[in-house]
Amino acid sequence: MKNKQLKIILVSTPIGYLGSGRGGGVELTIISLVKGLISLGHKIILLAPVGSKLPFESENLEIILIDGKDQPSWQRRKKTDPVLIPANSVLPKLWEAVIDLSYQYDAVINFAYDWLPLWLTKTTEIKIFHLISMGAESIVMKETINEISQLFPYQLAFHTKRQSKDYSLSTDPIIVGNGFDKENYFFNENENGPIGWAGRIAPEKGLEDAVKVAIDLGEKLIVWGFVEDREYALKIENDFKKGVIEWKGFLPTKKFQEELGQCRAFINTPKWNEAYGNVIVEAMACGVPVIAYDIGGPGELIENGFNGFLVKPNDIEGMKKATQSVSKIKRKNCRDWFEKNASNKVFAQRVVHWINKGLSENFSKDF
Ligand code: HBI
Repeated sequence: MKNKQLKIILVSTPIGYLGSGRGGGVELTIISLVKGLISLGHKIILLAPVGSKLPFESENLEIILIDGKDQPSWQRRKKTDPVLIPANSVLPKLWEAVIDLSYQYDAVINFAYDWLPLWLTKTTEIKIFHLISMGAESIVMKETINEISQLFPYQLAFHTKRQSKDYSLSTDPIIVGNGFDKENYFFNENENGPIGWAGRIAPEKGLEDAVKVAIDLGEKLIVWGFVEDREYALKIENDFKKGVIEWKGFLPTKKFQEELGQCRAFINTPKWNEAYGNVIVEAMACGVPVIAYDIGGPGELIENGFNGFLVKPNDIEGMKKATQSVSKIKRKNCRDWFEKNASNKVFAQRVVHWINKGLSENFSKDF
């Protein structure tokens, strides 16, 4: 059972094609997991919006592209907003394709933080597994996730325990972490580089705090990321003196990790219950110690004093002091932590274990 080849349909986020950057961390999660599952010998169909592309091919991978309008992101909406389905929406089209294909596959893994696939778990025979990509960003999503937890507890998984705490689950949460392809990240031992920050440029990521730390240190801050919220980015530009931020934009992994690895410290300043914190693991993969607010996923992944430092949320002074002590962290610890806990192979093994457990559980609809 353990090593039986699984045939799995993966369904991508509907808020932007893979490679656009609009999908946030879940894009990298999907691309890494597909490669990890294939390296374990499984057969994958990936359903994703038109424009999606993966940086590799395999005879065990088929990609089906679906056209349609992006789903509005829950991060740009109020928690109390209703579910929206725009005209010509890509979301229902993705799931119509799943329904047509599903009888040939062992399981479906959903990566969309959306109501429809959760509802289909209750109302169809399809074994849909949900890797929930965020904390509770919407009341209707929280309600539906809690309901699926009651009915199909083995078909929900989260990236970290802290993320799962946003939900009222019926059983202990299934935690699968995350994982990225080791071959894409090179260890850099340089200890005298600049300080860096990366993430979607949006309020919940707290870039302004990292800029304040850089100013207190009298240094520039290298910033990578997709500008999701333009006004927010302009406000940051105008609020702080020119030249502090070196904007690098959203780079493909190869280029991003090359530049990221040159940093002596990576600052992470979430203002929300960050589900995981892909960028901090990418930093560690390059040997860069992480100084993060003790909140959400980063607070669970950083072992204080080993692969970085944890600072009380919103404590700029604490962040500055920790950055000044970063040379106390052995950069090799960061790479070792990444290889042990967050390679895409380890991640894929955890996901396969989750799917096999869910398939063997006889939680059926009519109990
Ligand atoms: N919003 N409606 C919707 N659907 C998603 O899949 C979604 C989202 N907002 C953010 C998001 N996914 C990803 O950025 C996660 O990685 C956080």
